[in-house]
Amino acid sequence: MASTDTTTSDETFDVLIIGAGIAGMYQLYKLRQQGLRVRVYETGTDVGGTWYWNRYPGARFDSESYTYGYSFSEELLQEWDWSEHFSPQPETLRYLQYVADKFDLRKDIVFRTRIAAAHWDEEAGQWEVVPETGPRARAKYLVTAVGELSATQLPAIEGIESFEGEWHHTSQWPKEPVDFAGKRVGVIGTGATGVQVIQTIAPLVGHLTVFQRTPNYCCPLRNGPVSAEEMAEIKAGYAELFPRLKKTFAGFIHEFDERSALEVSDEERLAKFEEEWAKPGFGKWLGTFHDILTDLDANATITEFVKEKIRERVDDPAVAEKLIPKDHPFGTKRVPLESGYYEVFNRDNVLLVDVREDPIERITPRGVKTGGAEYELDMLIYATGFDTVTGPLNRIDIRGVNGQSLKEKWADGPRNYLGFQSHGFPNIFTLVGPHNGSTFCNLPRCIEQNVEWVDECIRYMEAEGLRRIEATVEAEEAWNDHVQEGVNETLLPMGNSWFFGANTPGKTVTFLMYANGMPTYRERCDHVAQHGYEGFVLS
Ligand code: NA7
Repeated sequence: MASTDTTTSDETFDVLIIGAGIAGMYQLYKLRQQGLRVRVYETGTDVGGTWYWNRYPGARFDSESYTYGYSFSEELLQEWDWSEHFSPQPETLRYLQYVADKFDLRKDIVFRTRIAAAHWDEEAGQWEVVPETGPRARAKYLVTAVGELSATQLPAIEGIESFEGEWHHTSQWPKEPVDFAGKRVGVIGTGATGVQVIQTIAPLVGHLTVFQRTPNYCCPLRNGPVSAEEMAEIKAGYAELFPRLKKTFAGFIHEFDERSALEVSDEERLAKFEEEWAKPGFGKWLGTFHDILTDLDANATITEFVKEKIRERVDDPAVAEKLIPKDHPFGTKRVPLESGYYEVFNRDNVLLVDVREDPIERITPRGVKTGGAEYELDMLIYATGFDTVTGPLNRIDIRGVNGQSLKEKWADGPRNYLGFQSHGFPNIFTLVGPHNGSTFCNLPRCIEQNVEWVDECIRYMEAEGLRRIEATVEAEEAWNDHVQEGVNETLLPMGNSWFFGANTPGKTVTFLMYANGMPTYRERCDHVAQHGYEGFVLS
């Protein structure tokens, strides 16, 4: 229930932010520039969010490093050198720590503090946040910057607590080095994370057992070092690069070819696929023909192409077939980028267990038991992903007008306006929340848009002497229609993936992201701001 007892709050701010990842850090920087009193709460012991938590072996960008940094500070852009085209996690974390130092962000961040609840107090016109430990605080505005992939999810497998060996979830990886030498290691999960872990540890372990439920269409990352000359060129090109990234579908350098996959000759089509295949990054997914994600016949051409590529790399044809997806078309789930992943299955110390064929029955004290066998392990790695997009918000008891619970309101799927705010929950802004354009994006590019929009909105509120902003039900319904129409024009529903919450047992399967592209999203947000925040009631 909304608390009206202001004496329980130790301090009052203008804005409270939950999360000190890329979004929370930049929001703090921007709002502080307005002269507002801002406090950030962060569960970790330092900044970095995703790049703080995901320290598992092999964690790195699938975005070109130089497209991933913040673009708001020319000085920062010119100071920072990326050492690889797709930066590894330790370097990215160092970058974010550098940003925190440079802009003196930590002085307004309370670390080691998980927020358990946030309650709207209508009478006071304030949000009160309740940390699990420590004093409460209040503010006129609340910004959530909790990420879309931060609510760690262990698999619902019986006996999971009984395992007597060492175990880790990839997103809760320890800071201390993990020793793999000579060990029998099992990995459950073959999504983007599992692929990075598996290819990295296969040469380090004694024996590796990969428990695969659903194979993915993995494509070559083609990483490499950035030379001093290249870095100088990159720096000289930033002024042209960032405006260009605002115009692409998902904020990457890759752009769809305007031709249909079906209107070109077989030779031309193949040449285009091979060209993107040979290049680094997501071009295979977001840089070939525009209709591969909207037309099943067009999609079939690239799906077949990728299947053939997998077959070519795996020595044992039976293993290759297991590694080839059969249940979804290419690109309808997040495409993992890899460096030597398929070759891992040619190694003598690696075994692929298809748990669709032979399901896991339970975790035992000694390992993993399937219907057909028991695999003895010294270490188990869960690369089993997250309760996505709404999960991190649902783990906080967020209560709006009349004590309404956001989690309950969203039980059948999220409802909000612009992906920023849900009716009944005034003065809150959810960065990278459900149905927000930033969910399907080269994140920092869209995070900057989110943060700058919220910054301007708050600036407007303050300049106009307004106390309260709340999305209308009508705006919310229209936004939901827009989001659903967008995704229904694509083949993404066929992927039935974490984009829809389908990976979380018991969760309502409904689209959680935004598939209309960043330029459309930006346009919609700008239009709303330019028209006095239409769709919101300001008072
Ligand atoms: P994902 O993409 O959700 O992958 C999780 C993997 O774990 C996936 O292969 C799952 O198989 C598997 N999984 C989950 N539960 C089980 C059980 N009970 N048994 C067997 N296998 C299971 O998470 P990631 O961390 O790889 O990636 C998430 C995003 O982070 C990624 O898209 C990037 O954007 C960064 P399934 O496919 O459900 O059959």
